[in-house]
Amino acid sequence: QKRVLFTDTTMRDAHQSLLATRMRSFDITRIAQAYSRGLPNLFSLECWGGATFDVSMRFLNEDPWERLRQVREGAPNILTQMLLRGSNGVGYTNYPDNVVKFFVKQAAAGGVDVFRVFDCLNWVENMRVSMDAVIEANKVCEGVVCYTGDMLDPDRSKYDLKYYVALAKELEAAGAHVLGLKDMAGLMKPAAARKLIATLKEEIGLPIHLHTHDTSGAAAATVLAAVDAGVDAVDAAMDALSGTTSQPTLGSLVAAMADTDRDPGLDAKAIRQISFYWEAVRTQYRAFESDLKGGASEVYLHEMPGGQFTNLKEQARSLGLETRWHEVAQTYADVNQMFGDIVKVTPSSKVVGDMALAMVSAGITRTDVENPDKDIAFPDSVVGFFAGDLGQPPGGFPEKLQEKVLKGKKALTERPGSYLKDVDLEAERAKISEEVGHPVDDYRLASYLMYPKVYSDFEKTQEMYGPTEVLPTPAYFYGLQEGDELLVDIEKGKTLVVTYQGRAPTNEKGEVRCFFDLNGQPRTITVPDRLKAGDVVVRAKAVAGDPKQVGAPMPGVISTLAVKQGQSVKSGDVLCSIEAMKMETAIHAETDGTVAELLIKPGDQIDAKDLLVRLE
Ligand code: PYR
Repeated sequence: QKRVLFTDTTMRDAHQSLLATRMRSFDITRIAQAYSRGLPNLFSLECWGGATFDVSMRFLNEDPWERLRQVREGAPNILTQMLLRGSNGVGYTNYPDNVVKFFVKQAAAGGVDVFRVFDCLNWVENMRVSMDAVIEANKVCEGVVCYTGDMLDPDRSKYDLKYYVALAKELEAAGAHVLGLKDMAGLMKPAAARKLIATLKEEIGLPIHLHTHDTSGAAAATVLAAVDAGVDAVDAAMDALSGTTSQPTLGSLVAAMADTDRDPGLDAKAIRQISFYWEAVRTQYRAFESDLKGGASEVYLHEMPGGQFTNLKEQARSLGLETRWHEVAQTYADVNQMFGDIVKVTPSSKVVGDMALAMVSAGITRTDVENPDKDIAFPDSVVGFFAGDLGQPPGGFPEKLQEKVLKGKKALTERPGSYLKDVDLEAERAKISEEVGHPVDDYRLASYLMYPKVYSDFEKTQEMYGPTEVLPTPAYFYGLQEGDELLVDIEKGKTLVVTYQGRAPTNEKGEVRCFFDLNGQPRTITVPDRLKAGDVVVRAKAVAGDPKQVGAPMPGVISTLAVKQGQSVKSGDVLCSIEAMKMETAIHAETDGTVAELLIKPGDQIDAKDLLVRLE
């Protein structure tokens, strides 16, 4: 038996699952060199992709490509790894084939060595374009089987050993170099891991790489069982960012396997030192911590992925459903069964979560949903799912429900990408270059193709405030108090000492003059005030239970308005959309009426339950 290989997920999944993906490049990139020196025999650093791509531009005002470049530079001797959502790229919806190919090509050129490719419904048809692109770029293609349900309990779950073996063979035939087992919710029990991996080792010829989450608290047992059964590589997170919804604990797993025939041979002292760094960093992200303090066996009931669990709890809280969490969890499980027992991982997990929240908040029961005569406003994501926009689930859609959701509309039956026309990349480049006022290179074009609005907002914010990524994390998130001093590295060996002295009141143009010392010299600067007078008004809250008062379901930013004052609307019409929790959420009218008051405009910050629209 050979040593077990480890992937460290701290730079990607750990903070995605624990801290709402908010870890800044500032904190990620400066530790890369310590990995390079102390843990050169790690298999890989998972440091890119998944939700980190859009969050870095959207909420952190930084360029994800620059993060990748710096990790690559800091740890040139360790493979870098990213998570790619198949034809959904690093987004939430299928992209045209040439966009997917272009994105993979840039990611390969930008420094990604290992591409972990999955499809949110385990549909290999929807993975081929991206897998082929990875193989063509001469990079390592890890084709992924998403694990869900309970393989040991066929009464509860339709995903059995036969299903997984057949899927693994399909991925092997599709050209995968490595087989990934992605247990995104942490549902794989030790006995299942033992049986699955032992069987796969006999049935396929690929190395096997296990990814799991410690939500239940039992993930280490699963990893150890997998190792006994001959798994080749496993994922873990640095101690300080491990456990609960994140990956199991690297240092402890390494210690557990020391002096066995599968000893991973990683330096325990280096792990402790690097973890000590992450421990200090984590304290600066307090605002994004969830209140989950320990293991949660309830994950076997609802099967929520690690990244969604705490997020959905937060969403439930902002909808006023905090005390009814158990109902949300049970409804999530019920929705999964109603929808045909599906794989739940970004973005299919959002479909189930949206439906569960919609049902609990509006008091809709499963009987209501399944009653063909009862009219229900289904969330957009649910309509898209039944329309085949994400692809085809194993075993197909439950037909009766599909008919009801689509109201006679026809569903796609082929790969969504096969209906999408290739985009003219150079025309897109010309368009965005003109919009931002400078030429856009291939990397940034790839950002734009994934997220047009997020990318263009990111460019505008950079233009307005400069490279805020050089700011230390507490200053970036929480601002400065008068007298606070900052050390800012602008390039190697060049550090600025900035002391904040105060600010004048915001002027009528929404700008603010700030006073500070720069290396001891007094300076001033006038910048747009992010908390412009108009944006910080305390808004009225919507009256609960009055369908004419449309409130915000969660805190966020208004991204679009779909109606005008005086316009008449029907129940179910979209009124506006909110950007929050990684996603755009459409707000619908719950009743017919006329827009009497529109209390928001695009760009407005809003808090949960703020009154957005009043109908009459
Ligand atoms: C993602 O797609 O972001 C996951 O972590 C599954």
